[in-house]
Amino acid sequence: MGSSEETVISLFTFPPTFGLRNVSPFCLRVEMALTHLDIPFEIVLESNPAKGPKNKLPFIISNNEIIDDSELIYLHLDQLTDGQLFEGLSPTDYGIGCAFTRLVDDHLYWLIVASRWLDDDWFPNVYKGFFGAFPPVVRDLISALARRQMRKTLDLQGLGRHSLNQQKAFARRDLQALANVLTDSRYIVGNKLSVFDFSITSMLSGLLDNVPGTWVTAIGQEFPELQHYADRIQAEVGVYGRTKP
Ligand SMILES: N[C@@H](CCC(=O)N[C@@H](CS)C(=O)NCC(=O)O)C(=O)O
Repeated sequence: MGSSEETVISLFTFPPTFGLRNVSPFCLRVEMALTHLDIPFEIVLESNPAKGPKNKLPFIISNNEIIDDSELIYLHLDQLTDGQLFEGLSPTDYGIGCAFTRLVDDHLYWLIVASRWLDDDWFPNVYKGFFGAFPPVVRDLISALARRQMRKTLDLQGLGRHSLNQQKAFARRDLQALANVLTDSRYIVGNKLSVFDFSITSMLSGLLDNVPGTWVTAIGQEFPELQHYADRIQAEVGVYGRTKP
C-alpha cells in the first residue's frame, strides 16, 4: 500500500443529524474509500463548511496537505495507494461510473437539497439539525439567510424553478435510471465493488436513511432494489450512513 501505512488522514465531516451518522454524501463516500483502502484515518466533526478551502465539506488533511472535493480526494487516495482505488476499471466502467456519479451529484443531490430546504413542512428539521446549536435569535437570523441563499442557488441551478410535482418527477426518473441498472447487477459497474459504488451508495443512503423522510425519501421507497443495493454495499465496506445500522 505504498506510503499510506504511515499516513494518518484527518477527514472533516459534519456532525450527525437527520438520523444520519455522516449526513453529507460527499463526506460519507470518502469515509468509505478510506475504510476500503485500509488507510488509517480520524474523523474530525466540523459544523462550519467555511472552514474548508472552498467553504464546503469534505476536506482532508493528508501529510500536511489540505485536499477538498470528494473527487479530488479520491484521486489523492488512488495516488497514495499506487492506483488501488481505480484498479481494474475498464474505460467503459469508468465512463459509466463517472456518468452515474454526475447524475447523483449534479442532479439528484439538488433534489434532496430542495426536499430539505424548500419544503415548509420539512424545514423545521433543517432549522433544528443545522442551526440548533446557535443561540435562539442568531439561529432565526442565520437560518433565514441560509434558506434564502439556498433558494437562490436552486433557482440558478434550475431545478428550483420547477413546480414541486415536476421536481418529484425528475427525482423519480433519476431513481428509475439507477434502479434499471441495479436490478440485475450487484455493482454499478463491472462485477466487483468499485469507487463508483461509494459515490452512488452514499447518495442513496442520504436520501433513503434520512429521518424523518422527505418527499425524495418517499419516492426512493418506491424502489426497494435501491435500498437492497445500498444496504449491501454499506455492509460490504462496513461503513453506514445511518446512525443505527
Ligand atoms: N463537489 C463537492 C461537493 C461538496 C458539497 O457540496 N458539500 C456540501 C455538504 S453535502 C457543503 O459543504 N455545503 C455547504 C455549503 O455549500 O455552504 C464534493 O464532491 O466534495
